[in-house]
Amino acid sequence: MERSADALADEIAGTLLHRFGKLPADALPRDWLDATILTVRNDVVERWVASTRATQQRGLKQVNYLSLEFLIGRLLSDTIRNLGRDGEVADALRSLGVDLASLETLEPDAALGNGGLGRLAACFMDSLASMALPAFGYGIRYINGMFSQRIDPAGEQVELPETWLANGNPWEIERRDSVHRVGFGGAWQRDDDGRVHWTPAELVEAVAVDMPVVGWRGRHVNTLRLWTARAIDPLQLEVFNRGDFTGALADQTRAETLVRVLYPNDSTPAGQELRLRQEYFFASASIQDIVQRHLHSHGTLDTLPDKAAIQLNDTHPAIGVAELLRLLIDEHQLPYEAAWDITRRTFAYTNHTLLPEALESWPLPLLGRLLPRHLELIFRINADVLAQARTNPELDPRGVAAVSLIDEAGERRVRMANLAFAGSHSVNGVAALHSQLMRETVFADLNRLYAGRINNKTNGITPRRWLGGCNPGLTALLRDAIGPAFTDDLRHIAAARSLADDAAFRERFLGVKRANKALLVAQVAASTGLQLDPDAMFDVQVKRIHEYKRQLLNILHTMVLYERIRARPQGDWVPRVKLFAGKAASSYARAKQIIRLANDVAHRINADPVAAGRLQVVFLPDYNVSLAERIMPAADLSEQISTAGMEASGTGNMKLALNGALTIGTLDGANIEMRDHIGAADMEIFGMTAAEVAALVRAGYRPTELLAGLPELEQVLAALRQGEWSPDDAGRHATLVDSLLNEDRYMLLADFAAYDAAQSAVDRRWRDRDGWAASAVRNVAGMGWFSSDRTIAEYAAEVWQVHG
Ligand code: T68
Repeated sequence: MERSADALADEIAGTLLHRFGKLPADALPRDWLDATILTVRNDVVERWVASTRATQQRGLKQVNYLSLEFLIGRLLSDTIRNLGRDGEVADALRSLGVDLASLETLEPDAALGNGGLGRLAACFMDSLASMALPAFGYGIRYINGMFSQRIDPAGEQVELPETWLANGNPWEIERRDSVHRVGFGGAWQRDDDGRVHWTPAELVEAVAVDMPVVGWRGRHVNTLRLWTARAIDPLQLEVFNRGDFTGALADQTRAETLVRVLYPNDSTPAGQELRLRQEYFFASASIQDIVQRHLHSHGTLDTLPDKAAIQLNDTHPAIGVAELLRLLIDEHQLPYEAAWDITRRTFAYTNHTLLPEALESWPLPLLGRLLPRHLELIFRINADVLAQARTNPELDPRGVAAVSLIDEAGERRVRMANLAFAGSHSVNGVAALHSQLMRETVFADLNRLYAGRINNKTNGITPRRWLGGCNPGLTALLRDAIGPAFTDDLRHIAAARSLADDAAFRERFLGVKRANKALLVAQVAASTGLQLDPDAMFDVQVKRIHEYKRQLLNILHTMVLYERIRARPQGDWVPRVKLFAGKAASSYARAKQIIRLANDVAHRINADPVAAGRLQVVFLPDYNVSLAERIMPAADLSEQISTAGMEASGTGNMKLALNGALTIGTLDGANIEMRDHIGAADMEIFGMTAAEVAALVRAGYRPTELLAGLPELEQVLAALRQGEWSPDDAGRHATLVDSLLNEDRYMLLADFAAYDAAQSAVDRRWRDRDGWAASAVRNVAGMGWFSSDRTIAEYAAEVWQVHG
């Protein structure tokens, strides 16, 4: 063993003794994990302090990424790999009789996010640090993150609270000097000098809890600053002494409610008052912190836009626009115009969805009651927006109403996207098609008013976690074949393209895939008892359950396939494992029904001997970052089948392709750009385009008329309706069938024939083992552009104007 590993073993044993009072013989696995993390953290903290000081001394502009969600997952293995110390840590632990890999699986999966939006924020933090761009991620330290999902014996989703902090969080450092007061309610007045004073009815303290974000090769460490809440007077002693013990703690309990739980809604706004309180608590604390840090370093707020960029991850932190304006005007006495100019030059906004029902808006009375001064400022901003709109020849009265920050149709509401748009110098979508549709549809009038503000930044994923970390086999194979350059810059992975024609390389590539599948098979056996066939095609659809993502299309096709197998058992079937995973928002009944159907279908098919060796279906419970890290390397086929125009980008599509899965997908989101980079011949693209979807909506879509041309689907739907797939409760899936026949908002029927044809084409590809492997290799080689390093480089150059 190397000397450094020896020394590290001593340090870990020392931490075990001094921090946990244990000798190696008495240590539990959890003690070893925490001692290892704390030991690694010492190294990290030294680099962290150095990075922070260097940024300050050089007076560099900083990025502030504001996001209600950071879906970071486990940190130990990523951190030591980024530091280049993974081998050394493993050696040190081995000398102590401890296995690093099994320790790593004990680390809780920090699930402070719902899905793509939250995971994107985590990938961006990794890229910012890896590119040595000084940045703060700002978020909430939720006590309970994304719920953990069980599937009960009936096949229904059960939600259990997630408890990542139950044993403490060894990564974090509480910052006692970064505390800000956040107010709610009350009233404001203007004094004789014109100064506004807001007297909130309620005040809480936001306390910073920092986590280090270590970049690739440990060159730079950034800060993920998560806010926790406490009462100003956590224990009211007088009340306590009167014997009212609960009342004495009431303020603290109320404060903690703000950071208690992540809203589990994905692509739909939560709508409740507590959510607005969370948003403001988080936005206010973050903006106050940015202002304070800027003043500390630069002494004046005039230079804020030159030294701080604030990126809004969707509209969830958009109230921050009004908060910065308020601080500049009310606390720092800037005139409105100067304050507005600083605000607009500082903020930028990223949109993640065009679904109209997913755009956040708050009832005016609620916002006015909770944030009276902010509402006043929103009216002030809106006066300018409307005045400018009325003089714009491209906007008719309908257009003027559309750009207004206030939705006047029905109950008056504040449109957070319009606030974010008006308050930002840059507004971006997350894939080319999405940004184009922003200009043409939801934001068409704002785009007329603020021409040129909308730009595109196609999403990416961090190759550190989504290749190096989750797929060491493929990484080693590539390093062997093309050298290590791709680990520093993913674009170099293009060098692997010609290896698709190298038979020996293809064999090794298939060997790696086979080994990754065996790992997943073992994990599925342990978690569900089901023994999957590792030689079958692993056909995966893993993502949040949402109607527009069309898991139902995949399930219905699976049912049709099963009926075909039953009708012709001796046919030449390509063996498939249909793998589903994903969570449904607790309030999303239809999504939960889709999970139930997937499980009913799995139950019937897996129990039928006719399907054995031909078709298996599994719904894996509790999809999270760690499970994704197992699934991506083991997948053969990636299902990206959203109704065209509805998936803003997708990022699972990128993770799967980078790990050598072929995509079956629609021309939606980033699938389109993947096709441009990988080549159309190595993807199975099908179905209507976004323009065709829109045209069909305009022409009037009548799904029942299509049914006659889809006899197999018609039969499956009839059987489903009659209860053949749910013998214990025949009516269970009737409403699902009815909604397809009556409305089919996501146009499953319209795309069914094309999807079926594409699946047959996938079968033909699979039968040609060499052809499949070559295609998979070209998928991997084509993914260089989809590194989040490229995305962040674009934001840095075109939106933030920051340099490392
Ligand atoms: C996703 N959005 C997009 N939203 O659906 C996906 N929404 O296409 C895209 O790739 C990804 O963002 C990254 O850009 C989400 O994940 C949410 O999670 C969400 C959470 C709360 C409220 C609304």
